[in-house]
Amino acid sequence: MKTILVTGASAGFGHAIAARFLADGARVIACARRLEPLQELAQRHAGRVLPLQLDVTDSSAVAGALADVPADYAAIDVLVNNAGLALGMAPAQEASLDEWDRMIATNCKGLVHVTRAVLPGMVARGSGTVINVGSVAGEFPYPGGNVYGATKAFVHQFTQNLNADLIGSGVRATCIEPGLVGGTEFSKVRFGGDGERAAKVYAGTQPLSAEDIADAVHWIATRPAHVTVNVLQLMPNCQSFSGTAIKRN
Ligand code: NDP
Ligand code: 8X3
Repeated sequence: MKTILVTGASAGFGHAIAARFLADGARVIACARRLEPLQELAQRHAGRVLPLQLDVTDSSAVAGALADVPADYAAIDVLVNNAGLALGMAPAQEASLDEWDRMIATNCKGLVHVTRAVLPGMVARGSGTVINVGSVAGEFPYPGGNVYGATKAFVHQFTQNLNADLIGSGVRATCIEPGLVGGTEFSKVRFGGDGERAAKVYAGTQPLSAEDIADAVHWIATRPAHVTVNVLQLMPNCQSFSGTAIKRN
């Protein structure tokens, strides 16, 4: 039985990813700050979910919690670093420094904390897959994307640098970079709980769903051991690229 650790499993992609692997018979360490949704998941899949209340920004809490997981969950085969958030969309000169700090703490430092705690075991066992949730925002700039996009560019490059270090170890890393995905709490969190503004992001579109992302994550994790997927970028058909901006007099 495979063991999967998913951060941000209380909602959105993380919840769908946990469900996808549970449907496959795996056991799941489900982490998030909110315990109740994790406990509900555990109740639905008795004996195969370890709910772990964890704030990934707290490096000592992460190290402590992962050092203490019960023996039957300790050999983690797949780590999905999914916990993350965007806060605000103001231009850089007006954005909140506190929100910038929180995005960096969660999307960059949190991801690094969990990875550093899990990697030694994977390398010692000679196998493992680390899947980091980046974003198209880490590849393509957009107005108001400032620090959020930069954190996802960090996720992209950290993933590739992991593969540089892990060559020959049996451990591989992927950065999955979704575009527009609806049905999660992402935009509501970004806009400070403003559901109406969040809904407008998806109005008139057919975005990807959390289940689409979970399927892609599952596909990455189930490639044969000799295959590394460095980057997997996904968009819905209703999304594509636009050009650079030109300010005219
Ligand atoms: P949601 O807001 O629905 O879920 C985010 C999850 O992250 C929640 O489970 C939340 O749990 C958890 N989380 C946030 N902060 C922390 C923390 N400090 N410690 C532990 N867990 C935390 O968002 P999505 O599912 O949409 O997004 C998941 C990931 O995908 C994020 O990294 C996001 O940046 C990325 N992404 C999202 C896209 C989208 O369009 N939705 C597109 C591309 C990438 P809790 O609050 O209980 O801690
Ligand atoms: C989420 C996608 O375009 O809202 O990472 O930044 S976007």
